[in-house]
Amino acid sequence: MPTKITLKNVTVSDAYMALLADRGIDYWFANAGTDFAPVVETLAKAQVLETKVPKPVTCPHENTAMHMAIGYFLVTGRPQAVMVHVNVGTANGMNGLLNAARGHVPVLFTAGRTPTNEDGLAGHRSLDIHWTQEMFDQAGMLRESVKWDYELRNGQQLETVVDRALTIAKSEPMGPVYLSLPREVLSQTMAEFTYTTPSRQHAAAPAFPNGEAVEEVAALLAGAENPLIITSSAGRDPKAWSALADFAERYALPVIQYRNRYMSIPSNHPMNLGYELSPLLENADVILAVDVPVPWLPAYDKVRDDAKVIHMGPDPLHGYVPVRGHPCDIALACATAEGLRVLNETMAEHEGRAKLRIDKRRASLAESWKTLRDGWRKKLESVKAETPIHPAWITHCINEIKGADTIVIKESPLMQEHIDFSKPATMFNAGAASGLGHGLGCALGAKLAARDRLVIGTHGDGSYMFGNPISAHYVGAEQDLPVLTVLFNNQRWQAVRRATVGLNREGFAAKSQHQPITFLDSISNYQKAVEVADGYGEKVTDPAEVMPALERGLRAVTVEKRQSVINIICSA
Ligand SMILES: Cc1ncc(C[n+]2csc(CCOP(=O)(O)OP(=O)(O)O)c2C)c(N)n1
Repeated sequence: MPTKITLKNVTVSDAYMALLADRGIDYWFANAGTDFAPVVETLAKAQVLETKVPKPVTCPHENTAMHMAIGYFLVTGRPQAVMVHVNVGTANGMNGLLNAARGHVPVLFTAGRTPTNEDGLAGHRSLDIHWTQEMFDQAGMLRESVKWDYELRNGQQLETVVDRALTIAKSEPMGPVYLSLPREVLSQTMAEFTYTTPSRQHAAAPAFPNGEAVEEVAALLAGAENPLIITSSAGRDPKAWSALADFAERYALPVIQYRNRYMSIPSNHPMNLGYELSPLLENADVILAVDVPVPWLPAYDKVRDDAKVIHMGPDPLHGYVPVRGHPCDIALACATAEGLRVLNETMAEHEGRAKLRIDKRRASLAESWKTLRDGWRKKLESVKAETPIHPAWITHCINEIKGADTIVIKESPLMQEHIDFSKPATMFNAGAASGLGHGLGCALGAKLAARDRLVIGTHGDGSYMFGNPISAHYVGAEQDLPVLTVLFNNQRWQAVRRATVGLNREGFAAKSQHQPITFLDSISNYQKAVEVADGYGEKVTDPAEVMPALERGLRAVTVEKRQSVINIICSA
């Protein structure tokens, strides 16, 4: 039964923080400035009066804050709040915001707003920067990437505004929202502030797909000789994990996880046909693209002209992308897990008639499954002793030390064919907009949400630096979050080099041994960075040392409760 709570003699900031705590915001990831003065006062007051507010986490860089909120959501399914300093903090948080937006991750992203009153009102301007940080439209810089934005006008509207922000963020397709908080408004006092708990505003319930369209899709899939499911992000919703596994298994539908952000089906599932589109894509007659903005690359990948293509997910047209011309014969808008379950049931009508075809396909897919894995094993055997160390070997060694519950963060050339995931929500690549620097924060957020579980962050050397490592190690120390960080250190931005050579195979850069702006080989001892936070660091150059080094890192994390960085010099 909803009840009314009344707070007496509070500032808007006090009321706001109390409300956030009531609405399930456990953490407030913050990078502060002068606009924070009323909130810092609220937090200090809460310490003395022992009132409930979200736990503040001091994030020395906004990139850490945003990605911690993302990591925390991916483990718990509950959005958290970030607060940054006016326009400049918003700008620094944009990388994470873009990742959250493209990854459909809800975050309550908030920023102070520089005071606009030059004198008089409480909170008025008191520094030169209060003029130079003012903008005509602070939210203008991010409006394209949030589902909703607003500037708080007064304390009376707090409950409506906070609930609206959270319910919109949490409704599919989920995504971040932005609320700016002017210093004068936060500083206002209220004799009384009353709100209702629990909230009377709720996110939209997960949607089912259109019945007629589902019938059509079921008939197409049941009649297909070579159906194919392609997904990148179905696994963002842990409920989609078993829904996809059951559906694919029952009707012998092979699943390719292409450029995947999450694992959506167990590594050893009989229908997990790997991470490359070829050879299944070119023969596919019916393609079900589930939660995948880019199911293939039109310029390179062959798709049959007569192939029927179905896109499915909360936003099957991916309307946030201006140009996207993949054929779309049917678009099923629905929550992914619900959609897969409905399709599973609807296909049952065709099961009897399609049985022979399904059985035949199951047998041939079993062969392909085995051949694929034989190939992966052979590849690993052939590279395991290579120096510089091969990413396949590093991945295999990580697999050896991890358990089924371990959460692995991917911001590296980790090779998914050499690592096993058997449970949902155990592999995250939070860089949906490819905004590098997501992994360190995401790992910390995941660890904060699951302190009893091992979290392994994997990063390229470039990505590690994008992740503001000292900021991340600082938070790891402040919040006691021992994460095992593994660096795939190829001493370059290989992706940039690959793109340059790809564009012009005969060009000067292709022939160069040291292409400009692609090398990071002036320093390599990143393991020393974690020492500033009393963490354990080690550099590895010998393939035989990868396992022992990872075990030492693991021990530091699990027994000594220290952060750890294992810096592995590897090939590209
Ligand atoms: C914020 C941001 N800046 C630049 C890029 C462009 N970019 C894409 S991959 C890449 C290189 C990453 O280096 P590293 O993590 O070492 O991985 P590698 O490519 O060497 O495997 C860069 C710079 C990006 N994606 N995001």
